[in-house]
Amino acid sequence: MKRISLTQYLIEEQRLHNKIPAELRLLIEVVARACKTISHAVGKGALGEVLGSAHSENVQGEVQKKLDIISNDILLEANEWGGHLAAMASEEMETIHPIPNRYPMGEYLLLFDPLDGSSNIDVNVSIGTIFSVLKAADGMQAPTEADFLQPGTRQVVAGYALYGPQTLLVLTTGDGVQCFTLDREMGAWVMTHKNMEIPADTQEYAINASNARHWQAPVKRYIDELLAGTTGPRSKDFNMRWIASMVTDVHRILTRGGIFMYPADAREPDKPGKLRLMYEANPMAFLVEQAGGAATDGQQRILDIQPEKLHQRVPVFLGSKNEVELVTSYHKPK
Ligand code: P6P
Repeated sequence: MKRISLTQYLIEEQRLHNKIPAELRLLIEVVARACKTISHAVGKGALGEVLGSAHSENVQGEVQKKLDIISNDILLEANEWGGHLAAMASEEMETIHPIPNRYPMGEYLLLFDPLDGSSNIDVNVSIGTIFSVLKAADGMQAPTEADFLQPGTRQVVAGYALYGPQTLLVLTTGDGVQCFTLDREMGAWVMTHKNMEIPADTQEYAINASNARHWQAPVKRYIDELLAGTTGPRSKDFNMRWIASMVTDVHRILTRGGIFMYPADAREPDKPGKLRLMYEANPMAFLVEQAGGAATDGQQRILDIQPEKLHQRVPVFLGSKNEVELVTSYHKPK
């Protein structure tokens, strides 16, 4: 089967749907190239002196790994000169990163978690980069944080790179979800899966079960029913997976179905869960919906949430549509 490259896919999408202006195509290709560089750095591991802690904390108060900072710098340096962006925002940076005055300013806003799942870096478990693209408001002069606070429905592109046994790039521009595998010999992203689809039903769930005693009642009820298996109300057995790397858990769900949950819990009642809306939940929700799945915060569609802060957190239930709808229904008062 003749496989096509990322560039050919983007050019054909532009020709067919006139939805990917040249600047947006450039943005996607630059991010994809930066992910190749990150993959190379991640792959060196201990040989590259890139493992371990950077002995600094990010805006979330989490200890940063050296590769978190390296990946963030790679994305900043790759994207700031191209003239396609007005500003960037990252999990690793407290404030937004406007394009330096020495470069032309574009009309897009790029948000990213440069290396998600970084607790897995030092133990060689798959990790990834998550990215989301919004359009800046027409006529915007100096970008501010407020320009980023758009609901997820306004995303024009979302995707992730997965640094695992294969290096993958999974992308949506609003016309389905496409998967590209890095041909390491050629250095090219080659399409290996077109129009990924999530089955509406599943027998596999992903949650950090060590938090069970902290869960709220609707989550407890839903998980207890899964655990009851064929003898319970679901009349079927379920399997559990938790890789503690959102990109890897979500990729499994895009590939074979499943439901991923990171609910709010009683450990920190003022924190609505662990995952961030703007550069984790929103891009993943866009991808999952484009693949026929669903994504809610337990109450509403994640993509409909009006953000209030750049680094705000949100509970996440995403994946196989029928399961997400069921667990969400348990959160609704009767
Ligand atoms: P826990 C990784 O740190 C991350 O942000 C996601 O990639 C992952 O799904 C989650 O946190 C894992 O959290 O509490 O199980 O370590």
